[in-house]
Amino acid sequence: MFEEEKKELPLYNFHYRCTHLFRECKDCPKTSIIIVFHNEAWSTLLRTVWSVINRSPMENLEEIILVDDASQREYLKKPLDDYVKTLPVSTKILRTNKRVGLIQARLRGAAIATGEVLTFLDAHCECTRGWLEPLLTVIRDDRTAVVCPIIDIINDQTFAYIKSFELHWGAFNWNLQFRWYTPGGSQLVKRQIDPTLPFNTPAMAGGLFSIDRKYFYEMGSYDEGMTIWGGENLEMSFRIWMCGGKVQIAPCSRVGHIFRKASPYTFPGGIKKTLYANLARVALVWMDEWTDFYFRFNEAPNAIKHEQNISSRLQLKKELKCKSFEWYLENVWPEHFFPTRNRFFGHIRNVAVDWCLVKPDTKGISNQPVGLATLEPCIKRNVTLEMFVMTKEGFVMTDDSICLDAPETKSGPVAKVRIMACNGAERQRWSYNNSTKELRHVTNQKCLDVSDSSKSSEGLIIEDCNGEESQKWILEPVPWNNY
Ligand code: LR7
Ligand code: MN
Repeated sequence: MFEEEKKELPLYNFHYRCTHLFRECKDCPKTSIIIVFHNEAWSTLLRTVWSVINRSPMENLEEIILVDDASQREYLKKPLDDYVKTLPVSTKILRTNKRVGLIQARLRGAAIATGEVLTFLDAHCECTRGWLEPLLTVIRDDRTAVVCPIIDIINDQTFAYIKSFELHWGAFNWNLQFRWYTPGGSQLVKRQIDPTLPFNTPAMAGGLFSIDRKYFYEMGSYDEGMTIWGGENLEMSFRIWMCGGKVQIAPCSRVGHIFRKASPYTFPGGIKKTLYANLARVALVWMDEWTDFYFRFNEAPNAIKHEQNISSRLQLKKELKCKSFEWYLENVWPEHFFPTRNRFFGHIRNVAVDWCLVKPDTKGISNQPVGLATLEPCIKRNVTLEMFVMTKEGFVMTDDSICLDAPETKSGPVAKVRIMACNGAERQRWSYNNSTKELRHVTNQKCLDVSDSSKSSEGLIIEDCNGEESQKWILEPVPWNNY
């Protein structure tokens, strides 16, 4: 039955070069596939398993390991045990006797795996034809690479397979939420020159990746202090990058994943004891002076940070001689929008109106805020909606990789200033003059101005510089670390 399917399926793997480059990989290592689940639906779990069986070269597939994290659904017990015995690939089921969460469930799966490589998948995926060869090829050539597929979207209503936007890489925002952004600089150029080449990513989504099994343990597998859900993807990304490895996306490998609008299961102990505790651990162990930045602006994790015992992870960091978070930001993610020692960080206040620049709360594609740049009364408390970073290159940026942007038209109608996704372009560069207090748009040499001082909510424009107060801006620094 599945032989037939192999012939008829469309190639989601649509770069024809991918199909030719990765037709097979006989000298690639074998992998164990580890799938952890809690109360997963039968159909989605089996869709994942069958897509692995049907679309992986048998010579590269060691085994499938299912880890049932204390599901209560009856069909996941004996019926699943019986079903699995009929599968054409060696498939083991492990069961945790109480809910341990995905991090510890994966560790139990990894502990019994025998493949040279470990490949983790969420329990509601569909692997496409040719998904595995590009992942294993990367690890064959460099055992310190942790490699992810491009993650496509399976619609949670229709279960249709939908191609996702390609020019994305993974990173995170000021709240340590994982986000997709458009890569900058050299990685983007690399993508455009050869879209089949693996490219670096600052962080991985977490659920779908391959790693050399021995390397997984050499690098400290996972933080066993983390429970249930969340944060382990950033922890692993920081650790791999800072301690000598790399995290990559192999664009010829595509796997679909069901994105659900809400979490279908409970968080035992509540979100404070689980997600926030996990994120607090990430920040405490890996972020150096940005640890303080995270806790200053994230109250909930801050409140529980003292409960975390992280000594063994700090010991690991020392033993692996890991580099600093500053190194990570500068080298792995130079386009980042975090404050640094040589960047301004704080409020941008207009002198005439005495209001502050704000981040709009309307969302565009990839869920990033976009809209006209506007002012609002300055909030006294340290609220990140009114915090901006200004870089040495002149980018005025805020959380979620959004930037102050004005069109490069020297003449013509009054140009409205917008807030949109940072793209490194000239039109997003500004220069601040400390004595005149002007914020000039670099290409136009026009000044950032309020369009109508009586109705500041109408937005900002760029105008010929005229020395008026509406063109004067005060950059008020806000402390972000303890130094
Ligand atoms: O207590 C739990 N025990 C489990 O076994 C909670 C979850 N799980 C299982 C669950 O059944 C699923 O198979 O763990 C897997 C991941 O849980 P999801 O599907 O609820 O997570 P997610 O897809 O919402 O979240 C992403 O971030 C997580 C942070 O901990 C994990 O890293 C997920 O693997 C990760 N998913 C992906 O990377 C898929 C692509 C999503 C994107 C972007
Ligand atoms: Mn998932």
